[in-house]
Amino acid sequence: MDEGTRSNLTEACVDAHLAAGRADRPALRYAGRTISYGELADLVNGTAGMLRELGLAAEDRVALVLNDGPEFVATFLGAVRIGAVPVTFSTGLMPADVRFQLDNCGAKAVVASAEHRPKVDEAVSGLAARPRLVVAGGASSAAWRSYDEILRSAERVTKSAPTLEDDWCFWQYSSGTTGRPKAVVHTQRGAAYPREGHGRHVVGIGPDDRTFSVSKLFFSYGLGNSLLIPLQAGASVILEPGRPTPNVVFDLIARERPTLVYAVPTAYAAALAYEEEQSAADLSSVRMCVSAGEALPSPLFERWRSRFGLEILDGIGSTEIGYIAISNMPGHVRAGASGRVLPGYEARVVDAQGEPVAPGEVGDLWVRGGSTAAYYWRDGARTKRTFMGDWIVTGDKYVVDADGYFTHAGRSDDMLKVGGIWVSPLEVEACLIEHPAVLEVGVVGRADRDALVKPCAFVVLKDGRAPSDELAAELQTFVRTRLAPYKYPRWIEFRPELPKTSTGKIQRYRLRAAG
Ligand code: 3UK
Repeated sequence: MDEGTRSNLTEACVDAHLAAGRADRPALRYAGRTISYGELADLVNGTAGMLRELGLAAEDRVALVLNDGPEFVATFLGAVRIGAVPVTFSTGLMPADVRFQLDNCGAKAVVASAEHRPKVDEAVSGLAARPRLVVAGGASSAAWRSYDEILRSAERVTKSAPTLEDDWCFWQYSSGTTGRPKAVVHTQRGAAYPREGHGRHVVGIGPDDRTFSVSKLFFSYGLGNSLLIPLQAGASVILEPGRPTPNVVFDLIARERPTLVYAVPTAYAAALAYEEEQSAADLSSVRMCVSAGEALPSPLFERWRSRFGLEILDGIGSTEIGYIAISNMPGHVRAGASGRVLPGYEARVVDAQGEPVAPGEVGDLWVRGGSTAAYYWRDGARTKRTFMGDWIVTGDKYVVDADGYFTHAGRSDDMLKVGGIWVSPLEVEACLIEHPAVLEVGVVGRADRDALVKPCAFVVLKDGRAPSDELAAELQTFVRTRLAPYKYPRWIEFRPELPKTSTGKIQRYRLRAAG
């Protein structure tokens, strides 16, 4: 029986470069240090040995609750080396969300940065099956073993597990309007593809490139930017573990001199706002800037180009697509549009029956191509709604023009992209309704001064409670301390009542119009 073609991402990211005599080339830049491809191979192989020692075998899941750094890359590729499956967790999750995801993916081990240890402790306390715990950059304790300690004596696994193209490579969580996040299952075949698609055709990446992504490795965008694409290309990757505030980003760019910069629109806007006061930025090393995660408003594109002489190449991707499938190309940017379909992908804009709409008409965007995921783990119902044969139903409304340029026209659900990260308005509403002063609430997206969407809450107070700036601030703090902070409403609008349908449902489109 033909079982399929062998494929293992770790071979493409590490072994191929050693075989080509590039062991001394830089792979990672971190905290002022260079880690060569040869050193990365040792780190990956040792981490593979560590995971084996902890009892992991092929198809077992290991959760990564890690900041950007060598341990993230090594744990990811070390797991893939032995055929185990890295599952990336957002470092901004609350303990209850960490618990849900650990339970849902059945993680046998967790590798966490020291900073995230308390959150993981709280998360695992409620779990029936306790995963093995490893702390990166911290000391051993009763529950935790130190990554550095195990690594020192761990076996070096130099031979990859015999994984096939259709085997699991990695999983990532994606959230929706309602219901729990679902694990998006990526195969070895799909994981290899972003380097061929965007890597080759948009940025033309090569071994002399140095990438820096403001978006972190745990996002599917960041994973492509800082791992899948540059390491397969033999380029080097600049990693920053901390919060990427504009001063950190500009310092890092001036010092580390990346050639390719990746960020979300909100980060470009924050950088411009900061730079207007500082004006000392040195972007002379950068040959291209890439944007994804949410639409890049054309004024932002223009301001960036006039300030730095660089085009920002906007492109749309998703966790399910596996990376960017539609993108602007250097020298052919249409500001305000997501660009054209990349080689290796197909896209169509369809009506409710799945039939293509005419150019210029709004429809639902479907995408297929080399990097798409296989399905949602243990979620047949949502898999069937999103994976239509080999097409992905993105949930986005799009218009395509006669030249093949795609322009974003909103979502078909109520989900918001805030700084490139999903926010469910229902989750923010469910949080605010818990506040003793709140009778009713509706949350919608509203454009800020950079035309980027942020949550706005319309609130009806209970009898006896009066609107005030203090109460608005209290409601914002209420959300910030209960949900991941980026979800808090940037505006609170008090109203005597909310617009409703005859059946009593809040009419969000009217709130959006009021916003
Ligand atoms: C929205 C965009 C307009 C769109 C992602 C690049 O964002 C990524 O993945 P997610 O799963 O979200 C996917 C959704 O985000 N979106 C993304 N990019 C754009 N909307 N213009 C854009 N340029 O709603 C999409 O369905 O978090 C981005 C690479 C890999 C990714 N996973």
